[in-house]
Amino acid sequence: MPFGEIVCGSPGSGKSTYCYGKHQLFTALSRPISVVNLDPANESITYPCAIDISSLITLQDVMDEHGLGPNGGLLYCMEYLEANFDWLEERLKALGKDAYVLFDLPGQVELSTNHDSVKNIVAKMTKIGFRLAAVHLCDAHYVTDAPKYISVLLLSLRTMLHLELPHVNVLSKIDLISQYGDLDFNLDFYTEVQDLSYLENALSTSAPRFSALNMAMISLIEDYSLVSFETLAVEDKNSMLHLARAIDRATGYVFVPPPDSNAPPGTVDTSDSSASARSNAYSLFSSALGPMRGPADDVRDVQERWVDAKEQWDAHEKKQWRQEGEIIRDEAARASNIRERNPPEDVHMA
Ligand SMILES: Nc1nc2c(ncn2[C@@H]2O[C@H](COP(=O)(O)OP(=O)(O)O)[C@@H](O)[C@H]2O)c(=O)[nH]1
Ligand SMILES: [Mg+2]
Repeated sequence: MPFGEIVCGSPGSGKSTYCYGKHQLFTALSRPISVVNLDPANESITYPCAIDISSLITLQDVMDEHGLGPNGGLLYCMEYLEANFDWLEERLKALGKDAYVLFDLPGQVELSTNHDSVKNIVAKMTKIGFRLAAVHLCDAHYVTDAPKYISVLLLSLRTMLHLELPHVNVLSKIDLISQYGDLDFNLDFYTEVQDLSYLENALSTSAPRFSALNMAMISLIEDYSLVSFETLAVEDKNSMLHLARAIDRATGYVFVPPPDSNAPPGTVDTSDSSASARSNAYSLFSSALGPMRGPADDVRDVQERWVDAKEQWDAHEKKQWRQEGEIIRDEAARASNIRERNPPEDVHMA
């Protein structure tokens, strides 16, 4: 059964960078992954692209042919893709039944909040057997200001209600959050969205005229009780792994490495007997459904890493990287010494 992620969010929220980062991570973990670019305005694609909408339709052609602006042209492209879904279906089927596909969407938020094409394309993909989750990226700098935070909560809620998929909202670029000054609350207040009434003070100071409206929106968000956030720093392995676990739980994906696959670099392979190498459905499902335990799984760890002790952690990581680099250099030097002392047989013969 193929699985996938609909990666959506405003322009610049980090969708394409996330797709690239996840492609690198999953390739290192020997997990299947393919990335599909559905953004016809994506000019410099950094990731290896399995399917590119530009080979079906380009934004420039639509704008030239129909006299549309960039926004109208983009909506046209998505409607065209919907009408020609068999083009996408044929290529998705070629990726195989075990494919794991990331769909890199354009940044126009109306595509995931009210326009119907993406929703209809998603429905068609579900019909052909895809299990999808929506991954909605929001720039973390929105939480540094109460009115902006309300707007991002509303946008997330609207996207969840429109796409009707298992949904993971993500505060992206969390590594930059300390640059925007002190937060009014700890990070868990913003990610767990438990009691928004604490925002009342900040809202009535920054926009007193709209305080009743703001409070009405807060109670709307709380009544639905749907929105919460994960966090992401795309270059941090623990952060990426945590998000991957959260998305796997949303889609119900359980990864069983093929028996002949190598352990990912930097991990200890403990599967010395054939029994422990065999997949055990019970333990797989109980670990998939159990509590998440790993670095960065608790938002308080994220707070410590990127807010409270960012400089100390940065220095610590730099030291670790230096040490790892030295170990690799030493090993390479030792290997080349051994080769010089014991040249291969055919060199002796000569
Ligand atoms: N510091 C930091 N920058 C990021 C992160 N994710 C994306 N960016 C940067 O944000 C900018 C926009 O990213 P991009 O992936 O093009 O956004 P898109 O328009 O949503 O596809 C780029 O300059 C990225 O390098 C992150 O986790 N941390
Ligand atoms: Mg992009």
